[in-house]
Amino acid sequence: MSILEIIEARHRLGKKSIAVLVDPDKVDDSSRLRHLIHLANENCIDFFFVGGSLITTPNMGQVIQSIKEDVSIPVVLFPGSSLQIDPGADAILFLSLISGRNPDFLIGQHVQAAPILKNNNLEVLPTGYVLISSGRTSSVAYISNTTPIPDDKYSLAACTALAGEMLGLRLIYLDAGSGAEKEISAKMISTVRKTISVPLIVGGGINSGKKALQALEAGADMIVIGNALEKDPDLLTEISEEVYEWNQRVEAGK
Ligand code: 1GP
Repeated sequence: MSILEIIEARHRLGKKSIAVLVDPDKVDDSSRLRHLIHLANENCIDFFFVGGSLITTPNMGQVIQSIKEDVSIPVVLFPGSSLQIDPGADAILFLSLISGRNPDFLIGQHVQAAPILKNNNLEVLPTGYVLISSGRTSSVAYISNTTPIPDDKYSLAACTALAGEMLGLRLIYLDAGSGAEKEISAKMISTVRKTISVPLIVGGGINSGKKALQALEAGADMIVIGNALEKDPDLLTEISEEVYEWNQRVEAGK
């Protein structure tokens, strides 16, 4: 099964997934990375996402290699630009930043990346990337020179996601930005969920089991946790328990 097929199958069944986001700039201390890999493995995490809006260190390949050496959890690139392509990963979120109106992040970077991706084995995951405002300017909004959708414009976000789905994008990723003070609200997630039929990824500012559960209940198929684990890697255990219990209930038909 491809990674997309796995995500789609879980979505159909109502099962939830967790992705741990590793920003290579933030794991320059290899013991931190090893601890995170260990915890992810112990807690049966579904995916590693690797990337960042701006990566200043040259260790992305090394980070991916370390993960691949230690565990069999799939590694998915979450690239800030076409520069962040590493053939050592399993797949790439081929992100079109559909909440913005910057042609470079809608199609430009993709043109540069396409011939590179054609010549390696990365699975390409066509993804509509929708930024939601979290109050202050996020790195991704600044770097991409795009305006996030205001957090109370539910139907604007839903129509954006729907348009992405109609354009053939297979996943929608709602993101408040790494380390967001305000995570994406349940109302925003549920409005988008009701409007689209493809799997929904939600990230940005999820820093507790309660917030993770809220995102799952609102309709996220996959939650992405990054920043909070830099401060407290053990939070992963709490969040993965929520997801595990959810999936157990689904299996039990409750
Ligand atoms: C950021 O959605 C990801 O693009 C994860 O956000 O780092 O806040 O968990 P956090």
